Amino acid sequence: MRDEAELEGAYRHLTSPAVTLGNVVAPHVEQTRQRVREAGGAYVVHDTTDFTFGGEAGRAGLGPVQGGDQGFLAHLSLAVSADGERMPLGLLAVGTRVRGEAAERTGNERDKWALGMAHAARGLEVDRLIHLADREGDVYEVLSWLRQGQQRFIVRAAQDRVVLEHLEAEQKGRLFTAAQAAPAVLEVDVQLGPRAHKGRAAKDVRRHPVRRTRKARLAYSATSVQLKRPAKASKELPASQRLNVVRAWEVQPPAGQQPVEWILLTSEPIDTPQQVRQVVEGYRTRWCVEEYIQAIKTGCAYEESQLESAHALFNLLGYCLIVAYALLLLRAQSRARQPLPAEHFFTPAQLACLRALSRRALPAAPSVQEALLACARLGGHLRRNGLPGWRTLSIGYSRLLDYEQGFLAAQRLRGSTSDQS
Ligand SMILES: [Mn+2]
Repeated sequence: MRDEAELEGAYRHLTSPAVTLGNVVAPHVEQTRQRVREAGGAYVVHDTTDFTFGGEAGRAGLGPVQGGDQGFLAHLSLAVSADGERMPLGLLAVGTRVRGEAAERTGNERDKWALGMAHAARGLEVDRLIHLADREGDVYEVLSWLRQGQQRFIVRAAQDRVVLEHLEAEQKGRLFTAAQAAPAVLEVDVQLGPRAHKGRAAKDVRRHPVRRTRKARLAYSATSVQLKRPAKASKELPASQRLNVVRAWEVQPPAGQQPVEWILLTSEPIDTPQQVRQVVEGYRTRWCVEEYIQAIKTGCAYEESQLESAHALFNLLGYCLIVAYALLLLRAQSRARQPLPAEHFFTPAQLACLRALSRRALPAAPSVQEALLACARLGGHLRRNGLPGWRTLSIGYSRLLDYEQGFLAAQRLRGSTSDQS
């Protein structure tokens, strides 16, 4: 906000009881559905994250989060194209939970995941979406809900469940044993992404240790199992259910590195090596939601907000979710095989500023990628550091916005002086 009136207006808007997170994101969600329909289908990636807020004073409506700070949990469902380009299509659902609330005490894992999945699937044909979830989504109730609704899904297995029968394994009885007994059907070289320490909670670093980017040779196998209902689960759920299982593992992990192993539960076919590969490639799309969360936290600096109530913070989250989608799209576009012309994202005045201020000459008709790199250079991005991160991009972009204002002001000034002459 550039002045007191704008700031006051923003406060009134965000604190108004008539404004809700659902209202704020509704038009964006509708556009996302439209993009999913146009794309003919999509992955929908679900994930949960903590948002934490500092300061001495308690803020109304927040609850405890990891490490004793105040905050809340958000469950996000992001649509991503399934055409191999992994283009973000937008947010399909968002839910918030404050620990310690009545709803939180009565709610359970099934509510959190199945509710998010049900919301995300609303208004879309059921066979067009493939739900993706990490190990947190491995809940028998959730798997049953997906199965009963004939939803398509890829969920990473967290629990070594009892299986009633399976096809290839000699040793019977456990999911992981069954998955590990299936022979490899193909091997693929993949680039594993880096995992930094910065910006991650200690428990996440313990679960997923810091890793440099590295090339890995993965083997894939597949089998089919009949999962048995856990003893603790409600008797209303099916006593067992048949699922396909795909396993991906690192063939020769480098010494001292934790080898990759994913065991994936899926509705998708596994009859050919290509189909098996499709399941793993699908699951690897999940990483887009981690990027999305980084775009909210680092790109939008959402957790630095000083707003004093959960209601206002939820409303602000609505805006951040949409801005973060734009940032994510911009970055994905910059990696696209056929990037769009820069005019799709930058105004003529912004391109003029980039052209004038960039030390490296900008081509006559730059692509989004070329303009984005020039923008990141304004934020201090160094070429040897690889693709620009959220921080250099957001610094570069906010500088660009200031330059644009100056550029337009200078144009107006010149216009008015030439009028006088
Ligand atoms: Mn997660």
